[in-house]
Amino acid sequence: MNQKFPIYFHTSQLEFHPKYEWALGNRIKHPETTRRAESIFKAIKKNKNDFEILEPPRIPLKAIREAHNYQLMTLYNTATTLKDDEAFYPSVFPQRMKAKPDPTNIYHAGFYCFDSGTPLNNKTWLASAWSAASAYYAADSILKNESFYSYALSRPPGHHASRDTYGGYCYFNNAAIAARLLKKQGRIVIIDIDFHHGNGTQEMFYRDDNVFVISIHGDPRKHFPYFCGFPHEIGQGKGEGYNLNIILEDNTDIKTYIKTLKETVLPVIKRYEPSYLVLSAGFDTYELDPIGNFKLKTEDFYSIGRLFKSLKIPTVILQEGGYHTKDLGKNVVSLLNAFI
Ligand code: OKP
Ligand code: ZN
Repeated sequence: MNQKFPIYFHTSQLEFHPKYEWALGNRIKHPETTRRAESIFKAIKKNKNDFEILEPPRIPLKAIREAHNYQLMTLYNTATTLKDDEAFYPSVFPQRMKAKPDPTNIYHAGFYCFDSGTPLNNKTWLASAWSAASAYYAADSILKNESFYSYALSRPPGHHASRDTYGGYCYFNNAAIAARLLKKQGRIVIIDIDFHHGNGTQEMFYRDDNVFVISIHGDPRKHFPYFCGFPHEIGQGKGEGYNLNIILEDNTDIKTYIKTLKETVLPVIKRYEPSYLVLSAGFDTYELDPIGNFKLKTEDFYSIGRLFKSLKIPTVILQEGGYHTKDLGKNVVSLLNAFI
C-alpha cells in the first residue's frame, strides 16, 4: 500500500486552451482554463509530504473506445488537423433523425455536440485523452490495491460527455471510464458533487444496475444542463431505481448539504453495498464560484470528504468543475485531506 496519497496527472493536459464561450449573448473568457490545473498542482505541491504525483503511463485507448463510440473519437481526430489558431464551435445542431453525419468533416461537429461552450481544436484530443488516462490509472491503482484512495486531476472534466456526445467543457467521460474498469470487480456507486447535473454519466449507466449514479446539483430549470437532472429520472430497464438526482436550491450552504448527505445519500450508498466509489468532485459549489450558486466554504469540502471516508469504501476521486481559479487548489486539498 502507498504511504502517500496518489495524484494522477499528465502535463499534456495543460496543452488545451479553450478561448471563450457565450453567456447570454456575451462572449466571455472560457472558464475551463489550464490555470485551474495549475492552481490545484500548486496547492498539492505545498503539501508534498502527503501527496505523490504520478504520471499515467499511456493513453488507455481500448478503455476509451469501449466507453465512447468510434465516430466521436474520429471527430476529435479530425480536429487535430485544425491550424494552431483555429477552434471549431459548432453553430448547426441538426435534429438527429434528419442528419447523415460525417465525423471526418469538422463542420459536422454539431451532430455530436450539445452546447456552444465546448470548442474543438488541434489539442482537444491530446488533453482529453490524457485526462481520461489520469482517471483510468487512478482507478487502476485502487483496483490493484496500491492504495485505498486516489485522485485524478482530470482536466478537461468529463461528467457531461456521454457515449456519443460532448458538451459542458467535457469530451471523454472520465468517471465512466474509471467506473467501467472498477465494475469488473463489483458494484460501483458514482457520486457526483459538481454543481451541475452529470448528464453524461447518468446517460451512460441509465440501464445498468451494477453502477448506481447519484448526482447532487443546482436546479436544472435554471442551471446547465437545463434538460435533465430531475428526480423523476430514476433509470430504465434493469437500471430502474439505480439513478438518483437530488436538486438543492440556490444558496445552499453546508448545513443543508451535510443533511442531504447524511439523511439521503449515505444511507442509499450503504444499502447498495458497492465495492468501489467514484467521486465526481466539482468545486463549483464554492461560495465564490463564478458559475455555481451554492455557498460552500473551503473547510466544507473537508467535512464532505470525511462523510464519504466514513463509508470505508475504496474511492477514486475525479476532478470535475470548479472555476474560482485562485481558490480551487486549496478547495481540492481540503477535500483530499479528509481522506488522509
Ligand atoms: C461544466 B461543469 C456560464 C455558462 C455555463 C456551461 C457550464 C458547464 C459546466 N456563463 N456554461 O459541470 O462544471
Ligand atoms: Zn459544474
